[in-house]
Amino acid sequence: MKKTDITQLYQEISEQLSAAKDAQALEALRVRYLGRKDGEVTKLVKQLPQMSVEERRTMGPALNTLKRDAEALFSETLERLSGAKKKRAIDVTMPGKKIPVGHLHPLTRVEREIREIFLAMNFSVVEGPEVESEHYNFDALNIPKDHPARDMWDTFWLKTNSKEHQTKRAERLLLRTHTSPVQIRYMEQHKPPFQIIVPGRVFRYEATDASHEVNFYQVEGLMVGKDVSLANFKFVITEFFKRLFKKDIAIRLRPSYFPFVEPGLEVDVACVKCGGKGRLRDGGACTLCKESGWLEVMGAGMVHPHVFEAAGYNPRELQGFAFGLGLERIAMIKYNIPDIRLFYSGDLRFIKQF
Ligand code: YSA
Repeated sequence: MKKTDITQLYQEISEQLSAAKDAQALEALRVRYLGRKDGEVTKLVKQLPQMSVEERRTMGPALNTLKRDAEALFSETLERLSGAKKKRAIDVTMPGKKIPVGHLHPLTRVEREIREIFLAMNFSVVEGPEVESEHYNFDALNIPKDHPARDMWDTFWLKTNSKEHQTKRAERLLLRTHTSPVQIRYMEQHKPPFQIIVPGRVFRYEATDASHEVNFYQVEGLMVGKDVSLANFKFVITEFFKRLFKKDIAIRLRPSYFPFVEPGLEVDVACVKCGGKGRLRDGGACTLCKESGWLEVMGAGMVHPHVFEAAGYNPRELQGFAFGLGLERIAMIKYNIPDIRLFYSGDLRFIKQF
């Protein structure tokens, strides 16, 4: 016996197995090659005792390998043939598997709705970076370093290792705390008149509770022109809420403070649950507005002259209004959602309700 006989026999088994069409043919081949009595491989193994010690040393391992490889080939072929059988056995009358269909997150829905409403009022939609410089997030918005107003925005400051940022002149970077920096970025690049909204993600380093998250969304608004007034703001915003809540809705403007506007305002809408009465039809207390009849929905005001100057405009020639609303707050009011953390819980029982 020579080693080439073994190689040839393996080759032959391999070819025969490739041609095997069914389990019956496979079984016949198994008997022919691996059969205990007269199998071709077995016959070769049986010759081993008659060989010289020298021959046995080379042929023994070669025959072992042949046997092992041939058995592996038989197993593979058996798998191939039974797989093919399984395929043929598919029951086409069985009902199909239901593939769950995804849908939009409630925040995406509300954001899209807000975009549509403002687009219909001739506003453009603009976006800006989430990693922002201290200049755009604070300084240019009339919030100088060490000014107590900075405490209104608890900030995530970013560490940076780049050489540029280790130099003295390099600006500190942060995760933007509001969408207002995009006001400056846009004004630097565009000439008035214009009206824009800026939807986007913002970040604050603060404790979470039912109405506060570390990561949330805002929609900024800015309208600038020669004669833009608070009356224009009141009209735009009343129209916006009317379209968003699909009914006439009273709004209330209260004096407030933001460094980048003068005067600054807080905007309330009449509670959408109790209609501004503070009490429900059944006489029970309205929990949405905590019986006040009003819901606080956004900060706003007339753009401060310092902000126009920081953007390179002449404040004596222009006027503008700006506002910033919390997207989650609007969605919570619209869908009567009691806790902001539900939006980010990843709980499908919550998401599937919208
Ligand atoms: C004010 C005047 C303007 O002319 C333009 C914009 C603004 C808004 C200002 N930039 C701002 O950020 N004001 S704010 O701190 O009061 O936030 C605005 C809204 O964001 C809030 O009314 C609230 O709805 C939402 N908000 C604030 N902190 C939040 C939050 N939502 C969720 N989690 C938080 N931690």
